[in-house]
Amino acid sequence: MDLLTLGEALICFDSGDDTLDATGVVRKYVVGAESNVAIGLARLGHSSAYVGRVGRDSLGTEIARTLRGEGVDVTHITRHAGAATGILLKERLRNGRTEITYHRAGSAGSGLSVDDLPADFAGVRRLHVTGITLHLSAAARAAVLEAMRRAQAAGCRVSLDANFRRKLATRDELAGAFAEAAALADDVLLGRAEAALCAGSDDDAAVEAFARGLGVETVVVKGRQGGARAYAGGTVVESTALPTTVVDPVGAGDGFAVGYLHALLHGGSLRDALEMGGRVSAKVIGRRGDYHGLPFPEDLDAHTTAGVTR
Ligand code: KDG
Repeated sequence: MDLLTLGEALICFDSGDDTLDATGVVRKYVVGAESNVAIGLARLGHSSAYVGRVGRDSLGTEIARTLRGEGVDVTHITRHAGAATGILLKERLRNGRTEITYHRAGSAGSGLSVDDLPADFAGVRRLHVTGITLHLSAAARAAVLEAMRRAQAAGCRVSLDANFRRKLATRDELAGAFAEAAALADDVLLGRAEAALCAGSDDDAAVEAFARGLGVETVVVKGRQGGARAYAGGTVVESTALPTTVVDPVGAGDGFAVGYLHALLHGGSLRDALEMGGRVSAKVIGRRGDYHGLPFPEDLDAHTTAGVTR
């Protein structure tokens, strides 16, 4: 298995360019940072598996079927009768901002626990986790940390995407849980604002000191439009921003993680990984939806470094 990931997938009700109160027309689709990454890698030809809980309801059925249809291994998705599948509402406010509202407290997905994990991580090349799941419940946080420990014990490389969600936790809680999880990761991905939150300053020197101080093998700080700077050992590797058309920015970070992991799974360099991260991210934000813009091999331009288009 190239990738194993775990988290909470939800069903999104999206009112597009309008507010939910003003329209009767909504799009409904599966969302979830980790499920997006599982789908993205499957689309690019990797074997990927997803661990999570859904309710024994129609929305849970839709999540399991969508992931299966995208080629993700859903053996470790379980259905639970006692709790509903979580919901995310997405609307465009009158001031132009995109507003996200969760209905996930007590959901089936937030009950993810250590019991849901595969006992053995042998044969898994990559585990990918995000900061979202660290704040769903105590059981979900324990599951993420235990998965990271089991992966490390099995020699599987571990990536952690910060994915701070201010609706789930305070700044201190986000930074604290992230630092605890980062200690178990080989690669850490975080946005510039997330790095600044942890560093206590948006100053370049403070962000760099924070990134290096994490003691993680590779720390990637993502800037605007897919550009990124990685701190790995004593070296710094940078990729430049790409000209992109933003139709829907949600899912940009998951797209970056997909490209980054895709390149590394193909034996690409850190520079290849940053560049591919930016390219996949650009594809995602060029389409409305969470995972809809994730590319298939034919959607990536033929020219690329290290032959990692496939
Ligand atoms: O990364 C995109 C996510 O924001 C979206 O899929 C929903 O996982 C999600 C969350 O918890 O915010």
